[in-house]
Amino acid sequence: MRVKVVSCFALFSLIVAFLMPGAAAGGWASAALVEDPDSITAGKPFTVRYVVRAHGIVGHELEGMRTSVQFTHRETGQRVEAIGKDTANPTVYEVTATLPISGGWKWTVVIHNFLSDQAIDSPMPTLNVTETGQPATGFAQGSGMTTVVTITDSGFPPSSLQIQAGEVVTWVNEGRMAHQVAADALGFETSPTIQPGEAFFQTIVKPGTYDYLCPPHPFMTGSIVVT
Ligand SMILES: [Cu+2]
Repeated sequence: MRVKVVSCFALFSLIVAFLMPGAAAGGWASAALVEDPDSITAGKPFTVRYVVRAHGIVGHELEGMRTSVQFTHRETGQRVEAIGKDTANPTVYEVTATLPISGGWKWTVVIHNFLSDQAIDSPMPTLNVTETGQPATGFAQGSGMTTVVTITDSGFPPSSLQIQAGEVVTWVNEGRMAHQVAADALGFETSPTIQPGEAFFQTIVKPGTYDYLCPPHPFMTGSIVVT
């Protein structure tokens, strides 16, 4: 009797595994690189291409997906996000981004499910970004790239970040209170009140080192180095 129970369970598991291969692959879709990225230099734009596969199965590449990419610097936690764009090949997507500092960058392709609000993270191999002798000041306008600063109820992690002139910085309020960003020296007026879940973004154009704070909570401070 015991043997029969075990074998029924094994059969059931096999059927489940067959019907839901995504359960083993980590979700309903995952991203895979089309080719390994070339060597990446801090401050220089680079492009990576990827496909999105249903349940990770080769040959089940999905067209027309909405994707975005999040890069996170391992040491500082600095985040850069970019929107995935279509290419001539409908199953291939690409993203162009500039990572401002050298070191290891973790990154993930976020695949948005058009049937629901669910998005799935598909982590990719860590990128090793090398130092550059002469940082590029140019920034591809309209590439959809932004450096993300989190607003919590106690600060602006990462409280110090380095960007290239002309880049966009987005402050995302992940706290439970409303906050503001005040940074006259950065060339923009104090932000409106940023409610929880809201974001505020600015293009930073002037090179220099700038401190900013949250006027209602002046203990919340951060600084941005613009090169
Ligand atoms: Cu605040």
